[in-house]
Amino acid sequence: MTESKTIQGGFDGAGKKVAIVAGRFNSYIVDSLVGACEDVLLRHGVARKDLTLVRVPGCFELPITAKRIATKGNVDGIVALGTVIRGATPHFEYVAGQCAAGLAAVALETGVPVAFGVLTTETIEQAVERAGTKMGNKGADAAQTVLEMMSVLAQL
Ligand code: INI
Repeated sequence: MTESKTIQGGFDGAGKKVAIVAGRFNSYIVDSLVGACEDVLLRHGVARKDLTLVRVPGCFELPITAKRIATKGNVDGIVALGTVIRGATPHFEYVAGQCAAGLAAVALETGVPVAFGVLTTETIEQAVERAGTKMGNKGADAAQTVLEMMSVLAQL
């Protein structure tokens, strides 16, 4: 019987260069995601000089910004952070849909892992719950994801 080999990621950020791209829209929520994301990355060994925060108007602008950063070739991973809250019009679908599809395309086209830390919620309350209250903090979760994916992809 052959022994199977398992490849899996660790969470060591030492020596890794990471960019956070964050939308300003719903900044009250997004700033909590950014703070938690930076905190997790720094506590896992990412050096402050290797961590860059790029602010953009809203989630619709996250993919083009992530693509520019990824194609410049000097980051190991990207975390995209934002918050889209459903309103009375179909705007939500366009912004959230294009954002998610665009970020996935950036990761696939460039090979740079892009963690999806974008809240898509029905209400402000649901967003607050996911930005440092009873449902945790999705910015922290996204930071862990990028650490794990940088590690996995480096081994493949
Ligand atoms: N941007 C967001 O990040 N979240 C939202 O909830 C949102 N809504 O609801 O409109 C939003 N809109 C702005 C959008 O991301 C662009 O910045 C804008 O359309 C200009 O391109």
